[in-house]
Parts: sequence; C-alpha cells; structure tokens
Amino acid sequence: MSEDIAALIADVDEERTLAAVASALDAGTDPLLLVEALRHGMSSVGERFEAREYFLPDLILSADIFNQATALIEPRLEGGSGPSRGGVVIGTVQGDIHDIGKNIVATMLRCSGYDVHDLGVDVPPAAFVGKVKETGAGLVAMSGLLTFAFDSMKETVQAFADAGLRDSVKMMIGGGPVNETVLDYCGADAYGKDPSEAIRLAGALIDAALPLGSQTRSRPT
Ligand code: B12
Repeated sequence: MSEDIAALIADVDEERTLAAVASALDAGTDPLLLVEALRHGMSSVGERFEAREYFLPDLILSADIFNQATALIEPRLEGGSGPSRGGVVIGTVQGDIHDIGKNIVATMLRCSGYDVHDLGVDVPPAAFVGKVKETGAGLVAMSGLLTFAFDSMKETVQAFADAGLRDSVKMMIGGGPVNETVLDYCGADAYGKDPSEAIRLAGALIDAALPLGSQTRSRPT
C-alpha cells in the first residue's frame, strides 16, 4: 500500500493518490507510514525534475497533492492528541518560497508530538521572533533551498540575539544545500538533512536530555 502511494504521488496522480491515502487510513494503516510514503514519492518527483522528465507545473501540483494528503492524515496522528513535547516555530526563510521539504518536516514534527507553528514561506526574521514571543516555543526550525537563504538564516539568528532571546531559544536549520559550513556561517545550533534528523534534533535540543549528535555544535557566545 505504501509503495503504491509513493508511486502514485511520484506520478503526480492527484485523484488516485488522495483516494489511496483515504482508503489506507480507513484500513487502519499507520499514518506515519503514509507520510513516509508520500515523502519518498516527493523525492522521486525532485529526481525526475532534475532529469528533465518533469517540469515546473508537475512540481507545483505534486506539492499541492502532498499538502492535501497530509491534511487528510494529520487528524489521525497520535502525536496530535497526547501531551505536547514542546513548541516549534518553523518556516522557510525570507526570500525563499520552497516549502515542500519544510512541510514534510513540519508534518513529521507534528506526528512526533510537537506543537508546530508553521509561518509558511518567505518569512522575515521579525516574524520568527514575534511568533516565539507569542507562543513561548523553545525551538525555531528554518528551512531554505536557495544559496541566498543562508543570509536570511544568519539574519534570523541575529534577530533573536538582538531581541535578547538567543539564550532561551534553540535554532536548527535544513534544506537541500545546508551543511556544516552553512551552520557555521549562520550561527544556528544544529542542522539536519531529513525529517528523521529534524525529529532527533528537536528532541535533543528541546529536552537537552538526549545526547546531542555530531551535527550539533555549541551555540556562539
Ligand atoms: C520544487 C522546486 C521548486 C518549486 C518549489 C515548489 C514548492 N512549493 O516548494 C518552484 C518551481 C516554485 C521553484 C522555484 C524556484 N526555484 Co526551485 N527547485 C525545486 C527543486 C526541483 C526541488 C526542491 C524540493 O522540493 N526538493 C524535495 C524536498 C523534499 O527536499 P528539501 O527541500 O531539501 O527538504 C528535505 C531536507 O532538506 C530536509 N529539510 C528541509 N527543510 C528542513 C528544515 C530543517 C530544520 C531540517 C532539520 C531539515 C529540513 O527535510 C526535507 C525532507 O526530506 C530544486 C532542485 C532540487 N533537487 O533540490 C530546485 C532548486 C532548489 N530551485 C532553484 C531555483 C534557482 C529556483 C528559483 C529561483 C527559479 C527561478 N529562477 O525563479 C525559484 C525560487 C524563487 C524563490 N524566491 O524561492 C535552485 C536553487 C539554486 C541555488 N543554489 O540557489 C534549485 C537547486 C534548482 C537548480 N538545480 O538550480 N523551485
């Protein structure tokens, strides 16, 4: 069933993907398996685009299908009904509108019991700061795929320092090109390459009870 769903979204088949997700939910399939299947399918869409097999409309439609499918799945996620593991403010940073990966990470964090506040795309530093002040969230998750996004990430980290919040808020970054060098450049606390790492890092950064992994570093003083 999960393989079918991955293949259907990879084929950008809106009607059959949504029908397959709905029937898998009715059959009692683990919602997390469905999100994982959708994520695999989305990776295939990206690969087919790179191979010039798909074009921009395919990318945009596949992102829309992903969002519709996760809207069906989210009410069935156990994480949504249990006690919150903590607040996370997430968004794609200013100047960048790529949100497929950010939406996957947000969904997976929600599935894992985090209280996720999704600010969307092209999010200015002040909006991240404002949302943290409003919600008391202890973790900020920034996504960005453009090289240009690295500056926005750095500016967002600086905005938290300027607001006197850098010591009380942990910050993680991610998105296709993000690596250790980008982490050093922008001064966040950790970076992750996929949703599993996002979940592991959220646990480590928020709870501080789990050991921090190799992709974390001390916050700058
Ligand atoms: C889809 C796509 C688009 C779609 C976006 C649709 C949408 N709703 O997001 C559209 C068509 C709109 C688009 C537009 C543009 N795009 Co584009 N796009 C892509 C493409 C093909 C795939 C990106 C994607 O969704 N990947 C799949 C997701 C699942 O992967 P991901 O985002 O990396 O996320 C995963 C991980 O990184 C991680 N993750 C993500 N966020 C976070 C956050 C945290 C905290 C953590 C821990 C983990 C994490 O988990 C995710 C799930 O596994 C890439 C090429 C590529 N293969 O990456 C180009 C690409 C990113 N785009 C590019 C460009 C240049 C553009 C445009 C500027 C084009 C233009 N000239 O207009 C515009 C951007 C405008 C803007 N201001 O942002 C370039 C960027 C080059 C660069 N170095 O800056 C790329 C690399 C293409 C290329 N080879 O040139 N794009």
